Amino acid sequence: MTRKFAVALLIIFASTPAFAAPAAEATDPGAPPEAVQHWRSLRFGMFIHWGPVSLTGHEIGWSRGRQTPIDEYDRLYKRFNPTKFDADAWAATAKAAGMTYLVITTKHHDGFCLWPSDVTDYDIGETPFGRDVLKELSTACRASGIEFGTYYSVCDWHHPAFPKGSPAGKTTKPTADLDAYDAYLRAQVKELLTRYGPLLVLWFDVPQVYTADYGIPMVKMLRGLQPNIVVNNRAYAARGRKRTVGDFDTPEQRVGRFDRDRPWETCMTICRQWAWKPDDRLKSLEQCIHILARTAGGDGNLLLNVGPMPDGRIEPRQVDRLKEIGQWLKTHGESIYGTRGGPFKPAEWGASTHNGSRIYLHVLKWPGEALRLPAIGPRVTKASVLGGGKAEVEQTDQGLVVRAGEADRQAIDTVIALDLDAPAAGIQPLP
Ligand code: JFZ
Repeated sequence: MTRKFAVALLIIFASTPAFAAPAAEATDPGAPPEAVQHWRSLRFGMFIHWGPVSLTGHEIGWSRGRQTPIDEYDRLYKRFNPTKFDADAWAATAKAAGMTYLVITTKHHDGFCLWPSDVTDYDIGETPFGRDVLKELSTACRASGIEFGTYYSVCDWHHPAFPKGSPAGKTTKPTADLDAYDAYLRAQVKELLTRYGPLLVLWFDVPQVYTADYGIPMVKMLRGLQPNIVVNNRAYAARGRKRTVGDFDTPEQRVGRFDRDRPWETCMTICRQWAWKPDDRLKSLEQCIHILARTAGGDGNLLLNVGPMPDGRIEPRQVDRLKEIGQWLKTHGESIYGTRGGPFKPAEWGASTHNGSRIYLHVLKWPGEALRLPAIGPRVTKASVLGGGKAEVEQTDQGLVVRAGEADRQAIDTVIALDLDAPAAGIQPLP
């Protein structure tokens, strides 16, 4: 091949989009691996969905133009005055629950901002309450050793420049101007990243028509402001179904599939609704512990949501449930925090996690007198029940037979620690 011909080929390929070197904005570099690993090690966080909508008891964002007429919904902030809001109490509740991080809706689909933004008056500063909730909550979290993160809805059904509107993002605004909205969104993201200290995560949501052309440069901008922040997979509408977005996936209202390669976090409500709903159905302690164990067993984080009341309090019965979870974690937390999922994949009987040369079996449903598991290479040198109790393990080349007497089995989750003579991370995931 002559040199000229080779150069011609290169020009043709280089100018063909499929082969063109990605434009500077074509890819998001992602968070540093150690930042993702730190986020993953935290395992259990508090999600908070709150705003003037709590005055109605209906769902945040989605009830605008449905249960609540749009103009009535958009006037709620004029009477939002949660005088019992106590950021230290919220942080203390997260701590008591054994939660290690907290993510709050700074702006949901309804466009209302829980901080005094410079680019809108539709914010907390214009309410009778007037105080900067994010400032107080980020300060209280740090004082309590809880890492602070922010949820920010990409779609904004209130803002005239965002193309989609209520109800449910199904209408189209005549004033749509995505370039103008992108400038608004970037200005707000900058406010979040420059006013409230180091954030663990920016938890974007429902991008709708906000595509990668806008989203990738925006994410690169925010990573420039806080290089160690992790970003979820909802910052923009991906090009093509296979494209991964951000640093972690976000299965919602369900425990994600076992996956140790792609980081993920299940977000789930402790009741049924994301925002405050009077007499909502509250999950039992058993449900909460099983969700946590199965999520960690799949190698995921759990972001468990509460919707505070219009007076600023988290509902006492939800606080009580969270404290019960925290009590359980006091004796069983080593089987959750800092662990990785597996090696035994979640199954009917339960799930497993591991850390160093220790495997934790979360036996949620004993399949009879013994639990039979596939063989592992390392030898089991000791078996014990977290929180006290005896467990026996028979190990052969065919597998493990695990037993615990009735008196040693625990009602919600019998966590059996298996000490090995080698690191558990070397064991390939097993069915
Ligand atoms: C989204 C929000 O709509 C919801 O209010 C909550 O904030 C949750 C954490 O995130 O949930 C969704 C996202 C997408 C759809 C529905 C609910 N969808 O595509 O139908």
